[in-house]
Amino acid sequence: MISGLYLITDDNRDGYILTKVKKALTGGARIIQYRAKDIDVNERRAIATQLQTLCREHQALLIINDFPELARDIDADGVHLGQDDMSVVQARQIIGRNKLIGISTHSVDEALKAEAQGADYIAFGSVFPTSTKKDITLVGLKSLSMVRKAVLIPLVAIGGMTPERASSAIDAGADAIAVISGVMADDDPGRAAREFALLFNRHLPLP
Ligand code: 3NM
Repeated sequence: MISGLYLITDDNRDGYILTKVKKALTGGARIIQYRAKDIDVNERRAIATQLQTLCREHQALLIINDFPELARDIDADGVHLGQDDMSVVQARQIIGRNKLIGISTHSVDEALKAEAQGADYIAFGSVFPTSTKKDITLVGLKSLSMVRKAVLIPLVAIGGMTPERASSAIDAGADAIAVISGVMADDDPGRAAREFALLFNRHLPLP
């Protein structure tokens, strides 16, 4: 289920990716997306395999960015695609019917198209300014609520998330909050993850 804190890994320049992800999982991250664009294929596979073990220990989902073959080979829970990557149909052929396919979207049109093509969830952003990714489209909270009204599949809000901004994105209808620097660049990724994760408890039904 796509809900809660959706942590995306950073570029692992410090080499602490596994330590930080483990802390974030303990803090309450529910989904981990492994995003490793410019590294050696064997190293990517080795880290993905270790992330898979960590995610299983914490009953969290593991999504692989960009590489459906890798997702299939390590039995990850799904793959995440950008607008310029292969189609949902092609990715589905590789990873199979029971896995998740997510797509990055930046407008209501892209969101509707992703849903029509069979995506299991969409990410929508950048909701707030961010320096983590170049060439973003700044979409804002208003378009986030428009997308919420337009599609039925789970909606992940991304871009520049702090706990306060995440709270307003949840109010605008996001099912999950995707975060890179807000957790991975924090001195205490476990505490940072917990702050995001706790936001979702507000919406739990009362006993
Ligand atoms: N995709 P941070 S924004 C990976 O808008 C990514 O599609 C975006 O990093 C999009 O949490 C983004 O540090 C970067 O702002 C998110």
